[in-house]
Amino acid sequence: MTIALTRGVQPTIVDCELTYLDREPIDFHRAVEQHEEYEKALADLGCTIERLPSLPDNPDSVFVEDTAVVLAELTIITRPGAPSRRAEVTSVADAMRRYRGLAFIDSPGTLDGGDVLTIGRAIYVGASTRTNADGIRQLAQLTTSYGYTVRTLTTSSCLHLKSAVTQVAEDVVLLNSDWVDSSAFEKMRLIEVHPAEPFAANALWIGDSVIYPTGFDETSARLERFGIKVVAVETGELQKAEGAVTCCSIIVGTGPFV
Ligand code: CIR
Repeated sequence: MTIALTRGVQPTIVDCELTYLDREPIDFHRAVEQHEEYEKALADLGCTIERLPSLPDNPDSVFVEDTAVVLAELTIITRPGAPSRRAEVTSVADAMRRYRGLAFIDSPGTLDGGDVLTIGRAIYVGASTRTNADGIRQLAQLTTSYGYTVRTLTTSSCLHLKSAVTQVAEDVVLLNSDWVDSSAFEKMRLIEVHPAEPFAANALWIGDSVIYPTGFDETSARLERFGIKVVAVETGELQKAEGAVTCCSIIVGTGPFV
Protein backbone atom coordinates (compact mmCIF):
# COMPACT_ATOMS: atom_id res chain seq x y z
CA MET A 1 0.00 0.00 0.00
CA THR A 2 1.19 3.51 -0.73
CA ILE A 3 0.20 6.43 1.48
CA ALA A 4 0.40 10.02 0.26
CA LEU A 5 0.50 12.56 3.06
CA THR A 6 -0.80 15.93 1.95
CA ARG A 7 -1.95 19.13 3.59
CA GLY A 8 -4.54 21.59 2.31
CA VAL A 9 -3.63 24.95 0.80
CA GLN A 10 -3.97 27.78 3.33
CA PRO A 11 -5.34 31.26 2.48
CA THR A 12 -2.03 32.62 3.80
CA ILE A 13 -0.25 31.03 0.80
CA VAL A 14 -0.30 34.52 -0.69
CA ASP A 15 2.45 35.34 1.85
CA CYS A 16 4.60 32.32 0.98
CA GLU A 17 8.39 32.26 0.93
CA LEU A 18 9.88 33.12 -2.45
CA THR A 19 13.55 32.78 -3.39
CA TYR A 20 14.00 32.89 -7.15
CA LEU A 21 10.55 34.08 -8.22
CA ASP A 22 8.92 37.49 -8.05
CA ARG A 23 5.64 37.66 -6.15
CA GLU A 24 2.54 37.36 -8.31
CA PRO A 25 -1.06 37.35 -7.08
CA ILE A 26 -2.19 33.80 -6.22
CA ASP A 27 -5.84 32.87 -6.75
CA PHE A 28 -6.46 30.95 -3.50
CA HIS A 29 -9.62 29.20 -4.69
CA ARG A 30 -7.96 28.10 -7.90
CA ALA A 31 -4.97 26.89 -5.87
CA VAL A 32 -7.33 24.77 -3.74
CA GLU A 33 -8.92 23.28 -6.87
CA GLN A 34 -5.53 22.49 -8.35
CA HIS A 35 -4.42 20.84 -5.14
CA GLU A 36 -7.58 18.73 -5.07
CA GLU A 37 -6.95 17.71 -8.67
CA TYR A 38 -3.44 16.69 -7.63
CA GLU A 39 -4.77 14.59 -4.74
CA LYS A 40 -7.23 12.95 -7.13
CA ALA A 41 -4.38 12.06 -9.49
CA LEU A 42 -2.54 10.45 -6.57
CA ALA A 43 -5.64 8.51 -5.57
CA ASP A 44 -6.25 7.38 -9.17
CA LEU A 45 -2.70 6.00 -9.17
CA GLY A 46 -3.50 3.90 -6.13
CA CYS A 47 -2.33 6.11 -3.26
CA THR A 48 -4.32 6.43 -0.07
CA ILE A 49 -4.49 10.13 0.75
CA GLU A 50 -3.87 11.04 4.36
CA ARG A 51 -4.46 14.73 4.99
CA LEU A 52 -2.43 16.39 7.69
CA PRO A 53 -4.12 18.95 9.93
CA SER A 54 -4.44 22.44 8.50
CA LEU A 55 -1.90 25.02 9.62
CA PRO A 56 -3.52 28.37 8.78
CA ASP A 57 -0.57 30.38 10.09
CA ASN A 58 1.97 28.55 7.95
CA PRO A 59 1.74 29.86 4.38
CA ASP A 60 3.95 27.14 2.88
CA SER A 61 2.57 24.19 4.81
CA VAL A 62 0.97 22.66 1.68
CA PHE A 63 4.52 21.87 0.53
CA VAL A 64 4.88 18.91 2.89
CA GLU A 65 7.76 17.25 1.06
CA ASP A 66 10.22 19.63 2.67
CA THR A 67 9.47 18.37 6.17
CA ALA A 68 10.48 14.72 5.89
CA VAL A 69 12.77 12.29 4.11
CA VAL A 70 11.22 8.83 4.02
CA LEU A 71 13.49 5.81 3.63
CA ALA A 72 12.49 2.16 3.94
CA GLU A 73 14.17 1.97 7.34
CA LEU A 74 13.31 5.30 8.96
CA THR A 75 11.88 8.76 8.45
CA ILE A 76 14.11 11.76 8.94
CA ILE A 77 12.15 14.78 10.12
CA THR A 78 13.89 17.78 8.67
CA ARG A 79 14.69 21.20 10.01
CA PRO A 80 13.57 23.40 7.10
CA GLY A 81 15.94 26.11 6.00
CA ALA A 82 13.29 28.84 6.10
CA PRO A 83 12.60 29.71 9.78
CA SER A 84 8.95 30.43 8.87
CA ARG A 85 8.54 26.73 7.98
CA ARG A 86 10.01 25.07 11.08
CA ALA A 87 6.68 24.66 12.90
CA GLU A 88 5.36 22.49 10.07
CA VAL A 89 7.35 19.46 11.16
CA THR A 90 5.51 18.61 14.39
CA SER A 91 2.34 17.29 12.79
CA VAL A 92 4.35 15.46 10.14
CA ALA A 93 6.35 13.69 12.85
CA ASP A 94 3.10 12.74 14.60
CA ALA A 95 1.71 11.25 11.38
CA MET A 96 4.90 9.50 10.33
CA ARG A 97 5.48 7.84 13.70
CA ARG A 98 2.87 5.23 12.72
CA TYR A 99 4.87 4.07 9.71
CA ARG A 100 8.57 4.32 10.61
CA GLY A 101 10.97 5.09 13.41
CA LEU A 102 11.89 8.77 13.43
CA ALA A 103 15.17 10.64 13.44
CA PHE A 104 15.55 14.40 13.50
CA ILE A 105 17.82 17.01 11.96
CA ASP A 106 18.92 19.28 14.79
CA SER A 107 20.15 22.87 14.95
CA PRO A 108 22.36 24.23 13.44
CA GLY A 109 21.61 21.82 10.61
CA THR A 110 19.02 22.70 8.02
CA LEU A 111 17.60 20.35 5.42
CA ASP A 112 14.62 20.63 3.07
CA GLY A 113 13.11 17.42 1.74
CA GLY A 114 13.00 19.02 -1.70
CA ASP A 115 16.78 18.84 -1.70
CA VAL A 116 16.89 15.08 -1.19
CA LEU A 117 16.63 12.62 -4.06
CA THR A 118 17.00 8.96 -3.11
CA ILE A 119 17.71 6.46 -5.87
CA GLY A 120 18.29 2.99 -4.48
CA ARG A 121 21.02 3.31 -1.87
CA ALA A 122 22.27 6.63 -3.25
CA ILE A 123 21.04 9.76 -1.55
CA TYR A 124 21.70 12.89 -3.60
CA VAL A 125 21.39 16.07 -1.57
CA GLY A 126 21.40 19.62 -2.83
CA ALA A 127 23.50 22.22 -1.06
CA SER A 128 21.04 25.07 -1.52
CA THR A 129 19.89 28.22 0.20
CA ARG A 130 17.76 25.89 2.39
CA THR A 131 20.07 22.95 3.09
CA ASN A 132 23.38 23.59 4.84
CA ALA A 133 26.55 21.55 5.35
CA ASP A 134 25.60 20.51 8.88
CA GLY A 135 22.20 19.27 7.70
CA ILE A 136 23.93 17.18 5.06
CA ARG A 137 26.43 15.87 7.62
CA GLN A 138 23.58 14.79 9.91
CA LEU A 139 21.74 13.16 7.01
CA ALA A 140 24.84 11.11 6.23
CA GLN A 141 25.34 10.19 9.88
CA LEU A 142 21.76 8.95 10.13
CA THR A 143 21.81 6.87 6.95
CA THR A 144 25.27 5.40 6.29
CA SER A 145 24.72 2.58 8.79
CA TYR A 146 21.84 1.41 6.58
CA GLY A 147 24.16 1.24 3.57
CA TYR A 148 23.29 4.57 1.96
CA THR A 149 25.88 6.84 0.43
CA VAL A 150 25.21 10.56 0.52
CA ARG A 151 26.43 12.64 -2.39
CA THR A 152 26.25 16.43 -2.27
CA LEU A 153 25.36 18.33 -5.42
CA THR A 154 25.32 22.07 -5.83
CA THR A 155 22.39 23.59 -7.60
CA SER A 156 22.14 27.00 -9.16
CA SER A 157 19.19 29.16 -10.12
CA CYS A 158 16.60 26.92 -8.50
CA LEU A 159 15.15 26.45 -5.05
CA HIS A 160 15.82 22.76 -4.49
CA LEU A 161 17.71 19.84 -6.01
CA LYS A 162 14.40 18.34 -7.10
CA SER A 163 13.62 21.52 -9.06
CA ALA A 164 16.56 20.40 -11.22
CA VAL A 165 16.30 16.60 -11.25
CA THR A 166 13.78 13.89 -10.38
CA GLN A 167 13.56 10.15 -10.94
CA VAL A 168 10.86 9.22 -13.46
CA ALA A 169 11.41 5.46 -13.84
CA GLU A 170 13.64 2.78 -12.31
CA ASP A 171 16.66 3.78 -14.41
CA VAL A 172 15.66 7.20 -15.75
CA VAL A 173 16.04 10.73 -14.42
CA LEU A 174 14.54 13.90 -15.82
CA LEU A 175 16.87 16.87 -15.44
CA ASN A 176 17.83 20.38 -16.34
CA SER A 177 21.59 20.15 -16.80
CA ASP A 178 21.96 23.94 -16.58
CA TRP A 179 20.94 23.66 -12.94
CA VAL A 180 22.65 20.44 -11.83
CA ASP A 181 25.70 18.46 -12.96
CA SER A 182 24.31 15.59 -15.03
CA SER A 183 27.50 13.50 -14.65
CA ALA A 184 26.30 12.61 -11.13
CA PHE A 185 23.65 10.42 -12.79
CA GLU A 186 25.91 8.64 -15.28
CA LYS A 187 24.51 5.19 -14.42
CA MET A 188 20.96 6.33 -15.27
CA ARG A 189 19.33 7.13 -18.57
CA LEU A 190 18.79 10.87 -18.83
CA ILE A 191 15.91 12.90 -20.18
CA GLU A 192 16.89 16.52 -20.55
CA VAL A 193 14.14 19.14 -20.21
CA HIS A 194 13.38 21.09 -23.36
CA PRO A 195 15.54 24.26 -23.34
CA ALA A 196 12.45 26.46 -23.45
CA GLU A 197 11.07 24.73 -20.30
CA PRO A 198 13.69 25.14 -17.54
CA PHE A 199 11.18 24.46 -14.74
CA ALA A 200 10.09 21.13 -16.26
CA ALA A 201 12.38 18.76 -14.32
CA ASN A 202 10.06 18.14 -11.37
CA ALA A 203 7.88 15.07 -11.87
CA LEU A 204 6.36 12.78 -9.24
CA TRP A 205 7.03 9.14 -10.07
CA ILE A 206 4.29 6.70 -8.97
CA GLY A 207 4.36 3.15 -10.39
CA ASP A 208 4.71 3.36 -14.17
CA SER A 209 3.42 6.95 -14.35
CA VAL A 210 4.44 10.42 -13.40
CA ILE A 211 2.23 13.18 -12.09
CA TYR A 212 3.37 16.12 -14.14
CA PRO A 213 2.38 19.78 -14.52
CA THR A 214 0.54 20.94 -17.62
CA GLY A 215 2.32 23.55 -19.72
CA PHE A 216 5.57 21.69 -20.35
CA ASP A 217 4.43 20.11 -23.60
CA GLU A 218 7.84 19.56 -25.17
CA THR A 219 9.32 17.87 -22.12
CA SER A 220 6.11 15.90 -21.59
CA ALA A 221 6.49 14.52 -25.13
CA ARG A 222 10.06 13.50 -24.28
CA LEU A 223 8.79 11.57 -21.24
CA GLU A 224 6.20 9.79 -23.36
CA ARG A 225 8.84 8.85 -25.93
CA PHE A 226 10.59 6.99 -23.09
CA GLY A 227 7.38 5.04 -22.45
CA ILE A 228 6.55 6.98 -19.29
CA LYS A 229 2.84 7.61 -18.74
CA VAL A 230 2.19 11.27 -18.00
CA VAL A 231 -0.73 12.17 -15.75
CA ALA A 232 -1.09 15.90 -16.30
CA VAL A 233 -2.29 18.20 -13.53
CA GLU A 234 -2.66 21.97 -13.53
CA THR A 235 -0.43 23.51 -10.89
CA GLY A 236 -0.07 27.12 -12.07
CA GLU A 237 -1.19 28.74 -8.81
CA LEU A 238 1.10 26.50 -6.72
CA GLN A 239 3.98 27.24 -9.10
CA LYS A 240 3.60 30.95 -8.27
CA ALA A 241 4.49 29.93 -4.69
CA GLU A 242 7.62 28.21 -6.08
CA GLY A 243 6.00 24.82 -5.55
CA ALA A 244 6.02 21.84 -7.84
CA VAL A 245 4.50 18.37 -7.92
CA THR A 246 6.87 16.44 -5.67
CA CYS A 247 6.59 19.06 -2.95
CA CYS A 248 2.86 18.63 -2.29
CA SER A 249 3.07 15.10 -0.89
CA ILE A 250 5.14 12.72 1.19
CA ILE A 251 4.96 9.28 -0.37
CA VAL A 252 5.18 6.40 2.09
CA GLY A 253 5.39 2.82 0.95
CA THR A 254 4.05 0.36 3.52
CA GLY A 255 4.15 -3.40 3.71
CA PRO A 256 6.93 -5.86 2.88
CA PHE A 257 7.95 -4.46 -0.54
CA VAL A 258 8.62 -0.79 0.23
C1 CIR B 1 9.17 27.71 -0.08
O1 CIR B 1 9.85 28.63 -0.53
O2 CIR B 1 9.54 27.03 0.88
C2 CIR B 1 7.84 27.44 -0.72
N1 CIR B 1 7.28 28.67 -1.17
C3 CIR B 1 7.97 26.46 -1.85
C4 CIR B 1 8.46 25.11 -1.42
C5 CIR B 1 8.50 24.13 -2.55
N2 CIR B 1 9.01 22.89 -2.10
C6 CIR B 1 9.49 21.96 -2.89
O3 CIR B 1 9.56 22.13 -4.09
N3 CIR B 1 9.95 20.85 -2.33
